[in-house]
This record gives sequence, structure tokens and C-alpha cells, in this order.
Amino acid sequence: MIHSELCDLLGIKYPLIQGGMAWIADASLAAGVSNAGGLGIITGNAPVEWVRDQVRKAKELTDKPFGVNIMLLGETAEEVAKMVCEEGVKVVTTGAGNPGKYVEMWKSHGIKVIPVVPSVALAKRMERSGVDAVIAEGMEGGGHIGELTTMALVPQVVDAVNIPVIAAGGIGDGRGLAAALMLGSVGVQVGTRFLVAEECTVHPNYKKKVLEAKDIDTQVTGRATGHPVRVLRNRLTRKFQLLDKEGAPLEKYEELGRGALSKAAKYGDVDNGSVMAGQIAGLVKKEQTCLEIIEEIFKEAEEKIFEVQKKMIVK
Ligand code: TUI
Repeated sequence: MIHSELCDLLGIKYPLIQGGMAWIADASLAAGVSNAGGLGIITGNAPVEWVRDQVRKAKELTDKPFGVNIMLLGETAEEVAKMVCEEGVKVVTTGAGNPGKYVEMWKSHGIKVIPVVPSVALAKRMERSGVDAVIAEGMEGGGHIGELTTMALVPQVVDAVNIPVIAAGGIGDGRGLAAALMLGSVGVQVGTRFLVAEECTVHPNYKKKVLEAKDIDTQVTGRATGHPVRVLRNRLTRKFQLLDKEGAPLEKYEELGRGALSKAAKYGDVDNGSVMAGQIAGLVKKEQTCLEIIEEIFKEAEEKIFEVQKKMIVK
């Protein structure tokens, strides 16, 4: 049984946190993951009353802890940051920025705070601001990404801080989990694999696109904007490539990107919408329940760790 200090910190069975996928991570998915023994997450990158409603729904669907992800570039970040205090949310993860100005407020409401960090510098700053753990997310992940890979980032963050480090980016099965633990992490954050969970309410066309994806099918768009985003290749990414070639102004990127995620995730237009997914999408081959996904990941990791010890350790 793989058990780590993350389980004790969050009151969960398996040291696994679900990614806070915008337009996708609702009460259904979060409760599915939490009921299966991980930490389910509701996206906070939405109108505050929608997020509040999802928090209340999740409380009806599970008696286990769950969290809310605050995307700091999002328009509603400030309002959602306050709402989680009112609603008694137990855990907050953050992305796409420095959540420093909220940490004191969240801690005073007994919330466990776990920011995503793309670098050692931000990890150290976050440790000083009093967060409970950090998620070191490599650029293999889907959506908004940093510069470093998971393999390079995680051990450097582990060496730099004295708080628990969770690995993310490119982790979708038991081998990824085992590798992440070897790098010194206390657990993993998984997004892409949960896109095809039965409890995930994303449009079926989005699930199909993830299930059909091959290893080389993701692409990073919007590097020129300073906010690079990893998505599955389609008509939209080809349009973004043209903008790169032309050296187009930022407004053109904004125009093309506006509403693109909801187009794919909610309305199923996976040709013209933004189908955010990580590089591990090529490994995701079937729809399963959250419980099946999580139990499979942990069983496989245990087996792999045992196998490596048996086969490869020189006695
Ligand atoms: O946040 C994510 N992934 C996301 S957010 C998102 S929503 C979106 N919608 C439309 C366009 C763009 C995004 C989809 N995917 N992952 C966590 C993450 N955080 N990755 C990288 C970072 C990050 C980057 C810079 C965290 C902190 C940071 O700090 C810079 C600073 O202020 O020092």
C-alpha cells in the first residue's frame, strides 16, 4: 500500500490530487475522485456562483475532502478566493501565478494551500509564505505550462524546500507514479487521465479526441503571448501556428483564444476549440470510473516498484 505524508496532510487514502481543469472539473468529477480515495478538485476558473454551487453539490456527493483550484489569471480569482473561505472548503490548489496575497486569509480559515510551481524560485517563495505543500508541474502537462520538464523540475524543487512536493505533468499511470516517488515527491497530480473518467462531464467529442491521441499529438500554442498552453493539435492550433509565422500582434492571439476552451469542452467543437491535454494523452486508451483509474494506477506502481527491486537491485 502506497501511503505518504500527503495522505495524512489531506485526510485521503491515496496520495493523488486531481488536476483543476477549467470548464471540466466540476462536482461530479471531484466527488468521483474523492470517493475513490484521492483528492478531487473543482475548477475555480468560472463565475463565483457556479463554483459555489459545485462546492455545495460536491458536499452532497461525498463526505470525503475535496478542493478548489484557483487559476490566478482568471477573471473571478479574487471572488472565488474569498468564497472558498465562506463555504468551508478544505483545500485550495492554485495555478498560473503567485497566490502569496491570499495565503494568510486561507490559512486563517484552516484551508490547506497547495500552489502549482513551475520553478525552484517560486517554490521557495511559496514555502516562505507558509503554504502546506507545492505541486511541481512539468511542461508535459496540459493547459497552461512552465518551461521545465517534470523529470528536471521535481528533484530540484524537492532539494530546495522542506515542505512536501507533489509531482505533476506527464503522469498517467503506475509507472509515472513510481517514477515521481523516485524523484522525491510525496504523491502526484493527475489531469489528462481523468478527462476520460466516467464521472467526467466534458463533451464526449473531447473524450474521443483524448482517447484517439497519439504520443506526438499535443502542441504548445501561444508561446508569443507569455502564456503557453498545451493542447491537442487541430484546426485551431494550425491557425495559432500561422499567427506565430506572421509575427501577429497579441490581440490576434486573444481573439483566436477567446472562448476556445468552452467551445471544445462544453459544446464539443474539437476542431475549432481548445482541447487541452498533456503529453501522456497517447497512453490514455479507455474510459473508466475514477475508482478504476486510481486503483489501477496504485496497483501498477506497487508492482513496478517490487519488480525493479527484484530484477535490478544488485545484491
Ligand atoms: O494553471 C495551470 N494550467 C491551466 S490553467 C488553464 S485555464 C486557461 N484558459 C485559457 C487560457 C489559458 C489558461 C488551463 N490550464 N497549471 C498550473 C501552472 N501554473 N502551470 C504553470 C503555472 C505557473 C506559471 C507561472 C505558476 C506560477 C507562475 O508564476 C509566475 C510568477 O508569478 O512568478
